Amino acid sequence: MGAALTLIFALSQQQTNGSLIIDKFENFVLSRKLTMAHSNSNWGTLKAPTFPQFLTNNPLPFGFPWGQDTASGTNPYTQFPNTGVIRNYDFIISRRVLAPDGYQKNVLLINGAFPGPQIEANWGDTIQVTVHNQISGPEEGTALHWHGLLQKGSPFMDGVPAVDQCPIAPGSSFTYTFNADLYGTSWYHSHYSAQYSGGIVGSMIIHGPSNAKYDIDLGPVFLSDWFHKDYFSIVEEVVGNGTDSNTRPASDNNLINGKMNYNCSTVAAGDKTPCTNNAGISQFKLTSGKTHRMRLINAGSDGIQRFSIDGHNMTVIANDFVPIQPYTTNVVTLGIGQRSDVLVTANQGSSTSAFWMRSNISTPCTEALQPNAIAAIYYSNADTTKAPTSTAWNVPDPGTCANDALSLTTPYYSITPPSPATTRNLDISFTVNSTGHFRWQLDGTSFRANYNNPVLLLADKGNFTYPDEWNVKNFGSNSSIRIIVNNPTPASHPMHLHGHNMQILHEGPGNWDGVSISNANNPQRRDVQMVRANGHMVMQFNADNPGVWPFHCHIAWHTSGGLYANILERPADIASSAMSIPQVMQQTCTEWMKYTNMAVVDQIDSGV
Ligand SMILES: *[C@@H]1O[C@H](CO)[C@@H](O)[C@H](O)[C@H]1NC(C)=O
Ligand SMILES: *[C@@H]1O[C@H](CO)[C@@H](O)[C@H](O)[C@H]1NC(C)=O
Ligand SMILES: *[C@@H]1O[C@H](CO)[C@@H](O)[C@H](O)[C@H]1NC(C)=O
Ligand SMILES: *[C@@H]1O[C@H](CO)[C@@H](O)[C@H](O)[C@H]1NC(C)=O
Ligand SMILES: *[C@@H]1O[C@H](CO)[C@@H](O)[C@H](O)[C@H]1NC(C)=O
Ligand SMILES: *[C@@H]1O[C@H](CO)[C@@H](O)[C@H](O)[C@H]1NC(C)=O
Ligand SMILES: *[C@@H]1O[C@H](CO)[C@@H](O)[C@H](O)[C@H]1NC(C)=O
Ligand SMILES: [Cu+2]
Repeated sequence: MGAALTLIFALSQQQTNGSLIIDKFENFVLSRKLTMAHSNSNWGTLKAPTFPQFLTNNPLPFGFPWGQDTASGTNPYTQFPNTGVIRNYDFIISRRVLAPDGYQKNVLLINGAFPGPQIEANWGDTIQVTVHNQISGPEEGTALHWHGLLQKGSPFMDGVPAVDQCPIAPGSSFTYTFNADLYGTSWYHSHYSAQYSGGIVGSMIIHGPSNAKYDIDLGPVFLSDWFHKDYFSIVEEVVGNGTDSNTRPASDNNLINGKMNYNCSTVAAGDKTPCTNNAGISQFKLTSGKTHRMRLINAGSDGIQRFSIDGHNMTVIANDFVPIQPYTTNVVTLGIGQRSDVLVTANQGSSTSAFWMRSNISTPCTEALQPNAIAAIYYSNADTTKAPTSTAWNVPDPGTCANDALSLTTPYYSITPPSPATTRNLDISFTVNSTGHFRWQLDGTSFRANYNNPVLLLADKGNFTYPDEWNVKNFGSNSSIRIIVNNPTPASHPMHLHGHNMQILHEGPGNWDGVSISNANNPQRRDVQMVRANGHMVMQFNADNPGVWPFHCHIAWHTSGGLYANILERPADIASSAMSIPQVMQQTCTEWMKYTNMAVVDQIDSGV
């Protein structure tokens, strides 16, 4: 860790995390009255805001807008408030040069910042985001997904190209409008190819009823593995054949809130890319004696993160968008896409104490050249120019590539799963196709999207007959669906379902035995669950949300490789007059068609 322990900050905040003043588009931005009050790029600095940070022109409505609803007494899947408040955001996506860890690279950013602007709302607000695709050199389509939200009644706003919409064409804009229908911590990201690995990520905080007391909300703590190659060349390797193929690319570094140091002497000989040692690490301020909420988000591409804070226990109060019965631990494991909200009390040593925050990529599970991220935590009167000297917890990586035990997690609002109306296996496998390309498969099929034909828009026209490679699983009118995922492969997979919180009935080594269920009366619910290598996961959900819902591995390179299926839920409630899909969705296809008539789209991967 030598280099990492110094507190020299060799690069400016603008060089590592970008700036929200977007020179080229400034007039454009101002003409749209873009308010950047909380979409700062102070990530990882002592100037980072605490939350709530609502825009002054759109304040918190009186009192608790969620009224009498509570975390223990209100079923969030059947009841959510409607505050009538609209939270507006304007996102400009463009290509930039950035050096989050000192190694300079081309990235794709929203409003010039990495991580992107903060979205913040109350439970029951409407979030409206206008996305301007200004990606050039080369141009790319895009589409943004609001991870973990249910999109009940608005499945077309889920932001998956080829499923809900056509990609937003270069030069075009599109406005997403959706409800903040769950509360807690999440993120948004591009769902176009592996584009989010290039930098299009940001966090969402949705305030709601509380299940634990704390004093200060420190907001998001992004944990992300970082690759120095641009995402498109990694995808080329992942889906390549012969000598171009590398199905297990190794990350170069691991970042906390978009920062970490890098040892430039380890850059490959011949690589002339500008690289600066000691770019700078993230710093956090804790108020002595107070309890702080940290919103951990694994926003990376591949790696499982094991998060800890020297000398401190953490109280886990939520996993994904699900408040849980608080429990205490010194390490939290997060697969890609997963979140945990933790409480940390600044009660160790004195008011001048300082400690390391650590997040380690689990190297038995993921290839990582520099797996260990650190950030500095300072109590109220600590000297912020000095590096902490604390010692790490001795918590050896069990190497199971699994989440922390299901038995630790009890949802605060209890739901007992019904006996399922239908059960089916969606098992994971891989194949090498006839041209020598490695492909992941879910239920025997490797997914490939058709950007010009969104499945949901076809379903709305009553068309339920699709090419095999769209991997659509039609569950008809079944009221509840149980899915068994056996994974007889040597890789672990964070499986994500859109439109629902899955009830996680079981996970473990080998195939499911067909009987065992963890916490049968009130199993863990979340929207991403790790399926361990050579293991299984069983999940169930109620079919209360008609739509076409992606169920996929959230490892960017595996999704690109086809580890993806579409779950068609209650088709009769989508077709024709049953669901009214706004004309703007079809408009994305008109614009995409116009664009592709003049440009060739190089879709080398699954497309999502
Ligand atoms: C940086 O990497 C070089 C080459 O591997 C190594 O010799 C050196 O000790 C490293 N420096 C630090 C500070 O870790
Ligand atoms: C952490 O929690 C454990 C178990 O609850 C407890 O024994 C220990 O004293 C706690 N340590 C600190 C530093 O709070
Ligand atoms: C993270 O890595 C450090 C350095 O190798 C180690 O001391 C620490 O125990 C690890 N922590 C976790 C949670 O794995
Ligand atoms: C690699 O794939 C291409 C088509 O994508 C094919 O033309 C070529 O023969 C393949 N090479 C090998 C070594 O399989
Ligand atoms: C094999 O997969 C690659 C990568 O997705 C694809 O480009 C190629 O067309 C596939 N080959 C065949 C024969 O389908
Ligand atoms: C349904 O859509 C698919 C994919 O576009 C198309 O091939 C098929 O012909 C359509 N079926 C009908 C009945 O329109
Ligand atoms: C229930 O789902 C199964 C697939 O698991 C499907 O074959 C069946 O038709 C569905 N039943 C109804 C009533 O839609
Ligand atoms: Cu995977």
